[in-house]
Amino acid sequence: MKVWIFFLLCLAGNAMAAPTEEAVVEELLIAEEPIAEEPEVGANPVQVEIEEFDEAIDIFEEEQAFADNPCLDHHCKKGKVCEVDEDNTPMCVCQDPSSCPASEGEFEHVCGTNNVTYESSCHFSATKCALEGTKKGHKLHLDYTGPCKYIDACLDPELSEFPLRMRDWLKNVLVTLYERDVDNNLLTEKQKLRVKKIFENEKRLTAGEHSLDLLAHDFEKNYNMYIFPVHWQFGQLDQHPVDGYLTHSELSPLRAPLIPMEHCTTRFFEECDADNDKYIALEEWSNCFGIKEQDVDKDLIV
Ligand SMILES: *[C@@H]1O[C@H](CO)[C@@H](O)[C@H](O)[C@H]1NC(C)=O
Ligand SMILES: [Ca+2]
Ligand SMILES: [Ca+2]
Repeated sequence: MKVWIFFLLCLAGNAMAAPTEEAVVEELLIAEEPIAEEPEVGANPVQVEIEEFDEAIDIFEEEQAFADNPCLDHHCKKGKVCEVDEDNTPMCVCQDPSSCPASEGEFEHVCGTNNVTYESSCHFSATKCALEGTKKGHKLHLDYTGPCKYIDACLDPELSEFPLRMRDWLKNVLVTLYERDVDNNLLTEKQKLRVKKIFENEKRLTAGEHSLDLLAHDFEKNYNMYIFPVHWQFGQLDQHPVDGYLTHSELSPLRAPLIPMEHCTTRFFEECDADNDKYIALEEWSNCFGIKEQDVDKDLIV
């Protein structure tokens, strides 16, 4: 249980950090502007000291180069970097793993589905890119965060516990986001309305350490409170593209940090893909979490 709470805080922390990061970027952009400032109107340019003038030209040229760089707003996916060809056309090429920043510790290491430890997710993506088009590359995914380690086999009774705790956790994540969401806009207005109903329901099982029996009992009794959280998590993951299916990489933000702590994660999501087509459809997802077929509703996600 502790593990889930820790994970919740990480997730909530990430959600909170996102707007701050953007703010930092914006600040940087604003801070850069004065560099381009021309001498004040009316000031005699001759009076500008020579050195300063040279510097101004340097900066100007640098900025020109910066603005002319077609790679500047050419986005490449992970594992690739932008380079220009002879015609100054930007293109994405595989990144050399050795150009990845050195990792600052084991916590940055990742384990691939080939059970090989990579120094960081950058090293992993660059390596995977080099294998693009090969069978090996197709099968290689990031499995989990941290160095590869021995993971206990997940036994049947343990597997059935997984959705109990995960559902409870999802509900608590949403309620926590709702409580903290004063003006952070972590949730849309529509989502807030849905979570409000859960939050204000007196019968809600509050966050804490609960026995599996109690979790199972609560799911039966307060089944309706779990429908939205299960849909919400699916929508959070189904982003690239938004198509009602989760690929391995879409599922990764949830799976990767969880696997080292919860040894049934891999088996759970494997079995969740009931038709074995490598995608988890909304129907499959909902079914894994015990949501009845008639309650699966695409409109709950948007
Ligand atoms: C993966 O690698 C780890 C560490 O090298 C090892 O302990 C573990 O047994 C390996 N797992 C499998 C499934 O081979
Ligand atoms: Ca998708
Ligand atoms: Ca499937």
